[in-house]
Formats: sequence, C-alpha cells, structure tokens
Amino acid sequence: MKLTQENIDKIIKGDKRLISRTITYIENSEDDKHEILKALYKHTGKAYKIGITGPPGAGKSTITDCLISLLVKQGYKVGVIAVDPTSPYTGGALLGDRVRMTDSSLLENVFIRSMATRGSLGGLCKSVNDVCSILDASGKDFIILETVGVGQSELDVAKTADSTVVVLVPESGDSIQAMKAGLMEIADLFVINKADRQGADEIITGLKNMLHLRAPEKHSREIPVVKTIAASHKGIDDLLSEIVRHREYLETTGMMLKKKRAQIENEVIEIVETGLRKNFWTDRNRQILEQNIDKILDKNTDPYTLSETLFGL
Ligand SMILES: Nc1nc2c(ncn2[C@@H]2O[C@H](COP(=O)(O)OP(=O)(O)O)[C@@H](O)[C@H]2O)c(=O)[nH]1
Ligand SMILES: [Mg+2]
Repeated sequence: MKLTQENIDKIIKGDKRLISRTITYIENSEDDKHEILKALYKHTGKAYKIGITGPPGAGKSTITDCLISLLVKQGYKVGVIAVDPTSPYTGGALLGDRVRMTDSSLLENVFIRSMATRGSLGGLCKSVNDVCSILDASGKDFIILETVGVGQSELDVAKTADSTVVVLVPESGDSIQAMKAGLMEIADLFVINKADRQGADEIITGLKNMLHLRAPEKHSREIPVVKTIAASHKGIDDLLSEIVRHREYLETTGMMLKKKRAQIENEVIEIVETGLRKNFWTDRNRQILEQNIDKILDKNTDPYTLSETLFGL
C-alpha cells in the first residue's frame, strides 16, 4: 500500500474508509507499514488519550459510549480503540461492544475500532500505538482506549494513555483486588460504576481510605473517585470534568511534557523490540542455532555461549 499525498490529506481530514483501510493494513504488519506511519507522524500530537481499564463487566464499554456522546455533543472528534478478549470461537473481537456502540459510530465525528488481543489475555496488542497515531493524525481531539484489566494490560494502557481511568464496581473485594493488581499506582482517577447497586458508598470510602494511606510525599495530587451509573448516563459529566482537571494538572505542573517523553521512549523501545524479534532469526542465525544444538546436548558448549555467539559478542 502506498500512501500518496492525496491519501494522507484524506486521512488528516478524517476520511473514515481510508482510516479503516490503513489500520487494517498496519495491523497485518506489512513490511512497509513504517513508511505509512512515518508519513503520518508529523500530523500527530493533538489527541488527548484516555485509557479506561478495569475488570470484565465493570461497565467500561457503557462508560465509553456515554463519554463519546458527551464529547461529540461538545463538538469534539473522538476515536475509540476497544481491545477485547479474543473470542475462542471466532478469533475476532467480541461483537457485543460494537453492537452497543452502533449509535455513536453513526455519528460523523466518531471513529470506533475494535481490536482483538490475538490470544494474549487482556493486554494491549502491539499495534495499539500505531492505531493511536493514525487516529491522532486524523484530527481526533480525544482517543479513548478501552482495555480489559487483566494483569499486564493495565500497565500497558497506563503507558499509552494521558489519563488512566480505573473502573470498579461495588462487588466485594474489588478494592482489595485493585491494590493487589497494582491499579492504585496507575489510576489517575477511579470510577465506581453500577452505583445503583448496594455497597457503592462503602467501596468509595474504602478506596479513599486506601488512597490516603499512600505515601503523601510521592503523591501530590489527590486521586478522585467518581460515582457513576453508566447504564443510565449518570455521573459521566463528573467523570469528564475530572479528566479535564487531570489534564490541566498535567499541563500546569509540567508533567505532561514528562509524560510525552516517557510515551515516546516506550514507543521506540517497543518498535525496536518488535523489529528485533522479527529480524533476528535470519536463515544464518537459525542455521547456527541448529548446528549447535547437538553440541549443547553433548555439553561441548552451552545455551549462554551460543546466545553470545548469535549476538556477535
Ligand atoms: N446495574 C448497572 N448495570 C450496568 C451499569 N453500567 C453498565 N451496566 C451493565 O453491565 C454489563 C457490562 O457492561 P459493559 O459496559 O459491557 O462492561 P465492560 O466489560 O467493562 O465493557 C452490561 O450489561 C451493562 O448494561 C450500571 O451503572 N448499573
Ligand atoms: Mg467492554
């Protein structure tokens, strides 16, 4: 695929079909994807990235849907990347989210993309940064990244997002779970969704207590806890206000610049590691590996020495 100037202009203007085609192309990891991303990169930098993570069923998609309508009503352009667990039956992203988001996706200023995690549990897939860049270049003011919080994926979303929202529900044990999973450290704000259920106030109190127990010198900003009933669009205004406040906090304290630098660092490391994995096993290196297996078996050499040989050390 060759990205002509005409097509670049189309993407920048938000041409949905072309954005969609470009993302599909990049997801399939074609060899020349870097050329496309390079051409688009100078047009990025405007979008504010909101990560939404939390356990399955907490209401992340419902909240995302509410945020989309709120942002679009305010005249913003919104991109959404929903990373869903791979369905064991189809190997594709679960359909549920897409169906529910249909209303919003009809709106001209919204672009929604579901991505499968390709087998790994939760986890942001490798091309999320790439897709983010494409949506950013296409003039989106906000990009919402929805990911199921399973292990590593929360940490990944926190590395990519400007504001990380952790969604919990009143069910017992959730706040303790949050502590364990390291969610405390990555959350820029918490949402207690399904506040129509019993125990919402208790978990809010519990969570606030835990947040207060953290070392104050390390945390100059109080982490807000927002109560929502996303199913009936309640509390979403508050959530958006808190996101906006967090953004202002990052900008006024100079932390935004630090965050951007960290994001760039992380992105480069990821590109390099992907490249290494892809390019390291040349025919020659494969051959060296295979030729030495018997030697290792006979203890004439060992895996460490062979690795060093492969690295050319
Ligand atoms: N009672 C109640 N149910 C909700 C609320 N928000 C979402 N749900 C429901 O919870 C289920 C899971 O929501 P979903 O947004 O798909 O969760 P996700 O897996 O975190 O994306 C759906 O059936 C929603 O309708 C809420 O505030 N209260
Ligand atoms: Mg969802």
